[in-house]
Amino acid sequence: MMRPFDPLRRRLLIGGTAAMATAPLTACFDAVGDQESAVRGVLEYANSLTYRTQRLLLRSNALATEFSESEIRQPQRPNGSTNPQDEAYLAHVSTGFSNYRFTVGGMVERPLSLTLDELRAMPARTQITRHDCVEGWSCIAKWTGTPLAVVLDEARVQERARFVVFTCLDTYGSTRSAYYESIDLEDARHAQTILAYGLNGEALPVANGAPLRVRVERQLGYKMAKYLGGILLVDSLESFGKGRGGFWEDYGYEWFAGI
Ligand SMILES: Nc1nc2c(c(=O)[nH]1)N[C@H]1C(S)=C(S)[C@@H](COP(=O)(O)O)O[C@H]1N2
Ligand SMILES: [Mo]
Repeated sequence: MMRPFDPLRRRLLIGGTAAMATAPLTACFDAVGDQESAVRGVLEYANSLTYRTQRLLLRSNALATEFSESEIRQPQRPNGSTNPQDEAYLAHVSTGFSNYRFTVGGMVERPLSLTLDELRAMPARTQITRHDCVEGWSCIAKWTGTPLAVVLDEARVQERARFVVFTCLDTYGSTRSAYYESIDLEDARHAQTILAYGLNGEALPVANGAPLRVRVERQLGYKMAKYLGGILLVDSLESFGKGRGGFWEDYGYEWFAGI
């Protein structure tokens, strides 16, 4: 029942606004320059249209296509940060992530600090899915991890929280700013949104975000933050980065990157 990837459909879905939103922003190799504010206004308008239209058209629980083992193709191609040199991250690498803690804070009743063993002891989900980068390439890989919904239930999210912000241990781009991302609670609680610690049956490698990265299967690759430090439950994205909800969003990419 699931459809193959079809960029045209995506463009039709959002009535042409995505073409405007993505035309000047074709690659994510490195930080692009600041956009003119007029352009920014158009992008932001397109963003909100995209989000509202897609939210109307997508059933909230619809699953992204899942594939069989024989359809796994390419090793998951590392992109963006692939070998962070940030001090705190290197310290974790040198100790085999034994001191690593995944923290859950912000608007929750019970802030959490979880070891990798604790995460691995929670219910797990494995899914073989396609990763689509905004640059135009894709691969299919098998991901294993803890459903984010399980962690959110454990932390007891407060009523007023609207978004999950992912903080990362790497900095990226010419400005070396901290990578971060955010999604709404609907995507956060989606069955396929997992905190992945396994890739193709092995521990998640450094190149793909060790020890933990999120999978948000109905959106583009840049939403899937690697090298996770933790999450914060918030009701506004304003205080993070330049306030647009993610590292690439701060350079003009769409916040809701539905595929
Ligand atoms: N922390 C962090 N997460 C990140 C990035 C990054 O540079 N840093 N790059 C993003 C982009 S653009 C893509 S396509 C995917 C790449 O994931 P992969 O290396 O497992 O293919 O990670 C995303 N998450
Ligand atoms: Mo990407």
